[in-house]
Amino acid sequence: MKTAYAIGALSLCAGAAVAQPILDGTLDASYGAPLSIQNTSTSFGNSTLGVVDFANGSELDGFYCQSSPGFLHLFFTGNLESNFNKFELFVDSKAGGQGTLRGDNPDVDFNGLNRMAGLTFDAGFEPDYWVSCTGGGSPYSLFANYAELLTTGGGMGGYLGSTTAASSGVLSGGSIAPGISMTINNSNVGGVGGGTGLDSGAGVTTGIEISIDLAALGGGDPGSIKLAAFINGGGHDFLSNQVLAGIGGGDHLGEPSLVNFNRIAGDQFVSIPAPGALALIGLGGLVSARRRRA
Ligand SMILES: [Ca+2]
Ligand SMILES: [Ca+2]
Ligand SMILES: [Ca+2]
Repeated sequence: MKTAYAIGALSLCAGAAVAQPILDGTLDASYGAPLSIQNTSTSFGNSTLGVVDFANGSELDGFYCQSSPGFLHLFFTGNLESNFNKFELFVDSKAGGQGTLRGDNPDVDFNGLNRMAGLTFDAGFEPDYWVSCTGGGSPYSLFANYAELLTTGGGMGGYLGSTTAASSGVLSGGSIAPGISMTINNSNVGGVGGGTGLDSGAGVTTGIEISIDLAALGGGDPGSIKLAAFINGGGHDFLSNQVLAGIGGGDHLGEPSLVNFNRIAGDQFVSIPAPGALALIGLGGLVSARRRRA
């Protein structure tokens, strides 16, 4: 067991030998080390309330990942202000996709996805799927959406449903059900502070936790997966400076259609290993490998 855990810890994304995380918005030890830590103070307000179901600012402090058979578990530490600001997640899990967002994607969330048309990602990142969430109201609700980003546009997409804060992540009332669960715990008061300079999001243990059926990302065993995430305005219409991977200091990015991440130093995306490769990190995989060598 010790050997399996040690090898799992060396992987970029914790593997199947580790316990499956409990979806509740609190970071499980099983996620292991972060894949990315925020390097920029937040231009969208530093959350100071410490309340599970309400935040007065938004920040993306870090990204953690773990796999379990057939699923990818993602954890974004930080806060999403309870004013219906948007958390935007883009996933590059197969060939093709949209290095520059098209304007003829599915009409989802009041056509909010297409509001970002023109946004250009770093070279080498061509997302194939989009997942977004937003929250507010009293009592608080988190609302989620999903869409394909086909090379030629016009893919499938729709409303995933809603849930409460720190729930088990089951989304109800949606129009589609591709196998995505999520929730938020908005109680973080650490991480980055307010501003536009260099900062560190390390050490935060609450935020947005998402479980995705790999079928929703193009199949049971997609190739290597890359993610990009950022906080956007309530109409998907004004980018903050909270991007993962971080922008290395700076103010709001502003109008989404004009954002080009190639103009910002470094990669504003994060690479994680293929779940198929991760499964081999599991104890069963290790045992099989040893038997094959014997
Ligand atoms: Ca792609
Ligand atoms: Ca903070
Ligand atoms: Ca860049």
